[in-house]
Amino acid sequence: MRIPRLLGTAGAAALLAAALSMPAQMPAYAADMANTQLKDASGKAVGDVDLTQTATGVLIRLSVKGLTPGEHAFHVHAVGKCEAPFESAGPHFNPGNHKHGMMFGEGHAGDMPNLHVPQSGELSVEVFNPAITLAKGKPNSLLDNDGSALVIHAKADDYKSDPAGNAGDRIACGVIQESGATVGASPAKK
Ligand SMILES: [Cu+2]
Repeated sequence: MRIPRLLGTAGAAALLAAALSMPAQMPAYAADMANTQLKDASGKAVGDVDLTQTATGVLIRLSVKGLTPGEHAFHVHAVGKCEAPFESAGPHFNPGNHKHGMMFGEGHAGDMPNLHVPQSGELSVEVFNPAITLAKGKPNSLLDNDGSALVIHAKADDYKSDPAGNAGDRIACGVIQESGATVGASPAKK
């Protein structure tokens, strides 16, 4: 299918949007995708994460290996800095200034369900977080001035203890980096 170079009609614009499989109304400043590599405290890579903007939140695709079997808390933390033991990543991403825990109240935007790692230590899972965005300039943007990070903890999040779910040490961390093209821009990496 040939896409016309100049789009004079709404029909052609809709056709182009469909061809690119992207929402027609996505603002130009929105990053479409971001990613990170999770590393443990020794610097070893233990996982890869792709984040994709959708109309209603961010889809997070996570793949980890070499983790201790069992339940591990998984959060967005407020600062894009991962220096072991990862206190550098700051507290949970919490632009709404809420208390922690989905079983307690509104919870932090960075609160997410625990990861259940099987005996193999490997897990691939998708998590949807409707409270965050990759769109720059929004209060709940992961791509804000100080960035943000994904963190995995040694223990499970109890979903209620403020401020961090009693999840223990931070065992893996990755700085979230913009990876996708914006609408109308070239797909080159930034
Ligand atoms: Cu955390």
